[in-house]
Amino acid sequence: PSAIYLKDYKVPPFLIDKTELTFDLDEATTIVTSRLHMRRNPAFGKSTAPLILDGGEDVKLIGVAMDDYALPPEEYRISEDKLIITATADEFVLTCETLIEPQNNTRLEGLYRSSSMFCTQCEAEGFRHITYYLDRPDVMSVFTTTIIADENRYPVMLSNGNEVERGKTDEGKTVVVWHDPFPKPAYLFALVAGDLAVKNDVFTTQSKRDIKLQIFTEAHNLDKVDYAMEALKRSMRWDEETYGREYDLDIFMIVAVDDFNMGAMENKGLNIFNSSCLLASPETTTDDTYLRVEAIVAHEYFHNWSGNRVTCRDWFQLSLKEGFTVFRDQTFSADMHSETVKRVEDVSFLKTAQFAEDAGPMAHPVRPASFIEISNFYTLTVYEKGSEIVRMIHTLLGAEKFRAGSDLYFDRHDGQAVTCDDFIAAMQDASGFDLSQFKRWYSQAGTPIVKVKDSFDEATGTYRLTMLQDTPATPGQPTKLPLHIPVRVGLLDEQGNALSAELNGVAAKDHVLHLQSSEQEFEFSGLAAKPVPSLLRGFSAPVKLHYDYSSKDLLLLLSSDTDGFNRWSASQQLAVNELTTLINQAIEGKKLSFDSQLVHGFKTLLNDETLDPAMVALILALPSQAYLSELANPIYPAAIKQARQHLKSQLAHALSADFERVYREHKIQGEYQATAKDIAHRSLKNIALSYWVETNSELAQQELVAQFQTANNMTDQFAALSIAVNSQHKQAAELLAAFYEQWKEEPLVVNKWLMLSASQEQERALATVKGLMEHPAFDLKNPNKVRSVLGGFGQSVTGFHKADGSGYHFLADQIILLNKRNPQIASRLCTPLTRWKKLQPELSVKMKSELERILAEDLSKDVYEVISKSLA
Ligand code: HT7
Ligand code: ZN
Repeated sequence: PSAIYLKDYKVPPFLIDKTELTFDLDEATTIVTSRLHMRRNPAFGKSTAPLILDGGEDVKLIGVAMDDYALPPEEYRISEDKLIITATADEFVLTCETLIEPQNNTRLEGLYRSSSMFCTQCEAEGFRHITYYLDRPDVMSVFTTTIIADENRYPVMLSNGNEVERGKTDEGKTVVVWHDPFPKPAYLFALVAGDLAVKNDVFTTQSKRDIKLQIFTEAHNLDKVDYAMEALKRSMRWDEETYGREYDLDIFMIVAVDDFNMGAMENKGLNIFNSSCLLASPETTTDDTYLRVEAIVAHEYFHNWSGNRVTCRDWFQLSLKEGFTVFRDQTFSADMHSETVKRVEDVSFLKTAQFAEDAGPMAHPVRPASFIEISNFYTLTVYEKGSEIVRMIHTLLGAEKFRAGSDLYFDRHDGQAVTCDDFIAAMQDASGFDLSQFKRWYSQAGTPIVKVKDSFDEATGTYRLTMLQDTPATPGQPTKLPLHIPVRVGLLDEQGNALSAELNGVAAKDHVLHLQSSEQEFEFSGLAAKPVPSLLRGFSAPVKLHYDYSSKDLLLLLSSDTDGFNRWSASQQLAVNELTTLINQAIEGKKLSFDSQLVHGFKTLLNDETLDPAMVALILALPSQAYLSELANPIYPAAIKQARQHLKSQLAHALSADFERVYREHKIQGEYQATAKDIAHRSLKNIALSYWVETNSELAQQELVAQFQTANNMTDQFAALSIAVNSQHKQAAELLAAFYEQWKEEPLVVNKWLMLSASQEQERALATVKGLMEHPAFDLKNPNKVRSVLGGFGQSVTGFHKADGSGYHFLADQIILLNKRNPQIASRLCTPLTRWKKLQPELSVKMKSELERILAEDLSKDVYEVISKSLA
């Protein structure tokens, strides 16, 4: 397989003004007839270029006609899945009849079946698996879709836009016609047909238009869509108030499907969701999932403007819509709940997973320069780092100018397919702020390292910060240029009071420094003594910051910083420092011993009733195995696990009484509510329980079992179960079995059970995971189940990183099995294997040999790209 390059972009030689599609749906074969109203693109220049339409190996061409003249076989050819027609007029109607078999579509791209329904997934290049088309985002067309099906089996037939006609064929089949007046690329096309139940609602826009809202699911799930519906209405209101964006069609529909490769899809007027990201009820859904449902409903809705009305010119620009929309959904969630808690969660995820990606063989810029398979570039870099770029623009411009920039962007480019440069230009034009150096964030991969040194001049009361920036080499980018990095800074005195200091003639307690050179100095005046700096407040840039904080400084920041994010950050740094010592002891085979400073810090927190319990819970959570692995080089997985366990146990024993008290104090009486307040209490209560149980107190063990048995909500029940499993409670196996018995009819709960079962730390972890893949609850066709079992297994240090390499071998087997069946899922499963270079030597060679074994197979483009780049 070969790569395609951003530098080779050319406008399309043809345009499609109107697309008329007819789907004759049937269990065995589906016939798709397309009528494409095409013309040569004046922007391409005068040309006689042939018409080349994208298709797929699973699309059988029945016939093709131009202006109703059926083309004989010598006037067209099919080569490498493309339909090539050499001679065309300047303007014509092309008719294609194709046959597809959705029931055999295991890739879940294009039109496929999930349970008893038909559904589509066209982003990025799924439409070409439906019919021949110019399947690229800069070809925007007005779609009319006719669906013909047996109404008994498919009473609900949906597509984009508005339903404009309904009737019957001579054979008694039902015909429904949908028309979407907004031109769109094929990746936003959608079709759903099935026997579905619906929840209806109405949203009145700011201009007083009534929008019909509908959520469709299988009938037995209809009681789980209320939360998503409320989240949708909150999102619609928020986008009006925050960005001035109103919904445009008269109807907005969401459909839940069980088999879906990703979380959800923003098809115009007809969002399709993985049911795991839409359905929610107190008994079956944890707090985390409630928040996830809200965020994803918002994300897909926000795409209506950032993605649909203004779309991407080409797939290299993916972050134009994804980075911006993630920023929008993160801000929305922050506004709905707690800004600091949300920021901590997002940054923690970024620093764990995106930083690891940016340091690995698949590292790429937010706007990649090339790819083999675009599906591999729906990455944390494009989404999460892309969002950080937009957030930095917000920091640099301030809220008002940022809004002016987004208004200009939407006005200027409504109905167009544009680039990241267009986005920056709108921000720059509306604000007058020079973003020319800042733009490098889009093209330069890797996580910048910012080293900070300081000095204080007592004679003048001047405090000097010296900052050095450096971005490490990444594949294909050996050298890097300095970036424009906004570093938000505050200063504290010895007692933890916020200090006002003068920088460039401006006195303030909080400054945004513009770090633009590889080395730069910033001078603060008006200080009586050397302050403690609070650096990178709110994580103002996605960088790795190095400053030599003493434990005393970190404890001061933890207890006193006015920036909530940096209080958390200080606690993490303290824990990382202590864990690093313990990890090194474990690597050297020494007995672990360390007198933790965190005991004092945690004690203060556990006894301070003025604090937000959610923040306390976040601070109490030790840095994860995954985050510590990202920081380590080489990674010793078992040593990290041992160190974490040791520290947790030490803290638990030292603060046992505090944890018990906090556990009891934060129990909520009454009905479950997914509010920020209740979620906060539950999170603190459950983390306190996880520590208390570590002390092996008989009472704690009993409380845990009681919570499991009596909880009125899934958050508490599943927390108790997870704690039992992770602490190797003597009743863990019994509780796991009871949980399955209780929930075996609820597939989404069973997925949680599969994941927890697969992640167990036990000698026979591999046998367990193999057993789970044979379990009646498992289904290789369902991506959620595959992710649960194999994703869970990846978390089991004893299982996945077993010294004999059997864990890696097993994962490689599954990748090979899924490679052809579902390339997107197979490719995503490769991620843990891409870290082989950083692993401890004995494990590294074993992992590498599994990559080589996979590469010897006949691979899909998706898997080939990840494996070959990992070995390069
Ligand atoms: N824009 C959507 C991306 C997506 C996707 C991409 C590749 C393969 C399958 C997919 N399903 C959805 C989701 C989003 O970011 O909103
Ligand atoms: Zn998105």
